[in-house]
Amino acid sequence: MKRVLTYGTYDLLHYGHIRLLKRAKALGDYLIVAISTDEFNAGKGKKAYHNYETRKEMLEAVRYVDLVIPEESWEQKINDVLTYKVDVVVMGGDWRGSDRFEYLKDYCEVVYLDRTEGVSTTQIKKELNLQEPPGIPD
Ligand code: C2G
Repeated sequence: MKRVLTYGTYDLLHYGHIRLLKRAKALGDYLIVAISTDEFNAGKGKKAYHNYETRKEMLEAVRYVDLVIPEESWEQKINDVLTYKVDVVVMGGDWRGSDRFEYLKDYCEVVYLDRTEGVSTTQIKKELNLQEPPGIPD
């Protein structure tokens, strides 16, 4: 049983997230996703549109995901790897080489997968905030 672990906020779930989860699952047999709690996000100056419970519920409905756990701090990752007997930590390419993940190579494999271009939660929020296109004047 090869266990894979990944971290993220997963707000406004979109196909970039899904493609990451699909490829992460393909690296093993069991995929654990640690999603940022609202408190952890607040500490990063981030506020997700959906709260933790909603983001957890949505991820649990994704066929590639076997378990969702809370990400409450930057420091919990070694404990997560040991507790869940993780073989591979997977992150999107924006984290490639990051101090936040490289040190985990002493405990497990760390794999960075290319991000899906053209979609992000930030972009979706921005575009949805645009005013409706002006109608044709009467
Ligand atoms: N992702 C992707 N393609 C996109 C958008 C996101 O592959 N177009 C990936 C990210 O690289 C990340 C995962 O999907 O691996 C979740 O993305 P976010 O929710 O934005 O996660 P992030 O804010 O990077 O949180 O401790 C680390 C943090 O929790 C990571």
